[in-house]
Amino acid sequence: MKLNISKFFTYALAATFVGLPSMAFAAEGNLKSDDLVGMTFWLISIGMVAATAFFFLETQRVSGKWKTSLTVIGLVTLVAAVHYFYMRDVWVSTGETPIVYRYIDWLITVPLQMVEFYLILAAVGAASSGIFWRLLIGTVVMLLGGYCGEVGYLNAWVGFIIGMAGWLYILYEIFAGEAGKASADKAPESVKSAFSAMRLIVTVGWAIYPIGYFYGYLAGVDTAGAADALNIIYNIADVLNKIAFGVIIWAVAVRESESSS
Ligand SMILES: *C/C=C(C)/C=C/C=C(C)/C=C/C1=C(C)CCCC1(C)C
Repeated sequence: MKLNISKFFTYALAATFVGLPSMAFAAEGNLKSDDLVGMTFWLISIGMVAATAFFFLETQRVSGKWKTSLTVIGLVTLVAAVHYFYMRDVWVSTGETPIVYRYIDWLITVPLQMVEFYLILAAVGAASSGIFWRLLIGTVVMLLGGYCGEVGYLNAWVGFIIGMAGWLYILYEIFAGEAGKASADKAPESVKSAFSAMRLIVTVGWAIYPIGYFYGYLAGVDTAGAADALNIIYNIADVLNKIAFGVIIWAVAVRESESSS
């Protein structure tokens, strides 16, 4: 086998990034055999590591314009993996909801997914940077509202409504705004299918988060039950919206790369 330097560096880099978070943080307390929520934190933290290795390595397999998309997805799962190691520790050792780490994670990973939308459209010359900025503004409003509601800076309902408004604005942009039109007008079939799959994630997959928030703060569930529901729902949502989201784009990238080579 010919040794390819850039391939070698990709592998080394992937191994380092993946190895670091897995080695550095071992939980303080031990996971209890009846801690279902703790188990989901554990499973997902490892799943994110595996997904990161996969997406980084697969950049070697796809054609040029898709490489950046896969790299960005690998970054999303990498950032999530590191945060999940911290969140897991908070939950397992204190039984408390790791709100701050969760929102710091979202503050990085959700904008990266907005970059992904932009990249998919930009790969076919159909995007203006305004699309990215508007999606980013929607994201910030959504997350700020949610955070202030969760930590108690705002009434839980007020935070919820602000969060919903940010999300609805994102939906408007990707269905009826410039991003939606750019995909409909200018994109080839493969990009259209990637874009509509991503749209489905943002509509259906993202809808799980407000459900988690609702059970956590608005439904009147007792404190322990509310924390369990909130964390388990957010955790499941993250698997879908980070790993499955990535796999969808990966599948399109592979199909497109193989048909054009
Ligand atoms: C990888 C992490 C992702 C994709 C996180 C997404 C988070 C949301 C879509 C959160 C949405 C919220 C609302 C729509 C209203 C209530 C407050 C939030 C922040 C939970």
